Amino acid sequence: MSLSIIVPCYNERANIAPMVAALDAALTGIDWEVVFVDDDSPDGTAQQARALAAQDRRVRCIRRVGRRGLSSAVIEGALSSSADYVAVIDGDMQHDETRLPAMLKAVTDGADLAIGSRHVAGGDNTGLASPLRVKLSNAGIRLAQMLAKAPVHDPMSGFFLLRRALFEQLAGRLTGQGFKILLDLMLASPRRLAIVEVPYKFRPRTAGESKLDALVLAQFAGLLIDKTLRGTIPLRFITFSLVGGVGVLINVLVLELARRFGMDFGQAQTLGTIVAMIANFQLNNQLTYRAQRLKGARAWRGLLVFLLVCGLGAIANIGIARALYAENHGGLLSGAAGAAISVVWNYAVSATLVWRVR
Ligand SMILES: Nc1nc2c(ncn2[C@@H]2O[C@H](COP(=O)(O)OP(=O)(O)O)[C@@H](O)[C@H]2O)c(=O)[nH]1
Ligand SMILES: [Mg+2]
Repeated sequence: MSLSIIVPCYNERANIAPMVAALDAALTGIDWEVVFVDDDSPDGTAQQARALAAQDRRVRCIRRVGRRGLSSAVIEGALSSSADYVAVIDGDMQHDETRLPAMLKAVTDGADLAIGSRHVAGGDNTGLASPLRVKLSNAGIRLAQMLAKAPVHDPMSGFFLLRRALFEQLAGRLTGQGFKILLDLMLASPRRLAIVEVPYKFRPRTAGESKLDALVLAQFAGLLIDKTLRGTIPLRFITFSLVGGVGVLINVLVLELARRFGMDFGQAQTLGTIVAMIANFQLNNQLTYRAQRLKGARAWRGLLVFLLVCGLGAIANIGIARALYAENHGGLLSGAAGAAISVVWNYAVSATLVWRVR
């Protein structure tokens, strides 16, 4: 019986050695390995994991460069495993690793999925950092419960265990964005999974700090939208288009303000367009392409290319709208067609040239 424990980690250097020691103590009699999946943390998490790996064959480390994301880290870790079972646990000691044998037993006894739960009898959520986090967490749980095919008390848990074969089977259907990999898995399954929830007490963090911020809410919404659309439209395209919509609002707002300050229409519209494009670049860099976020000099270079790409997009927009209008199509239809084509152009070209999505 072999078990891979997948640990996504970012800036968790101080937690690596305690984690391995805790697993060693908790998993006697089980043939296990731990896979730390680190997104090139500046604090040297990966070096720490490799130092331990040099002395202990049960420790492995995957260092990902140029990417961020809890869910995608977990997916890569799980797919690197050859064990019969995979477990996922946070790398900050907040999950209770002593529950792993009970979770493994639930799955070897026939369950599809064992979830470490803070919300069944014997579980406890006091480790959440603030009352606001508790409120958000509860609201998210209710929403997830409505969508999940199985009645689960803690669908947002980041602590679970399943057969690797089942993970492999679902892997191609995962959204892989954001931080709710368990919910992603449950929503990806075409059939109802047999789930056992194992209670645990969520511990407060002792070292390092939480990486979850306000943006995770946007990512959670993104996961739900993607699952609703069943992957027919790429999530990035949706975000990109929403950002574009915000850009239009900013453009109009700046135009109005500038005119009130006495600028003529042409100048005011030029200013509005430039401000909107810069804002769009920022928003896309923070949201749409968060996992490939550009920083420093690369961000400036990215902004330049983005302005160029969108400028060409605008020229195409106007050209196409004019041509359609000249062929006696309605003004609204011509305008919408031009805009739609420029959004697709901006999206496709900026994905490859600005953020270089592989
Ligand atoms: N590889 C990877 N791990 C991450 C990322 N963001 C968070 N983590 C890890 O995921 C786990 C849960 O994150 P944490 O910030 O503790 O979330 P919280 O417990 O909800 O506050 C921790 O082990 C983090 O180090 C990421 O972008 N990449
Ligand atoms: Mg945590």
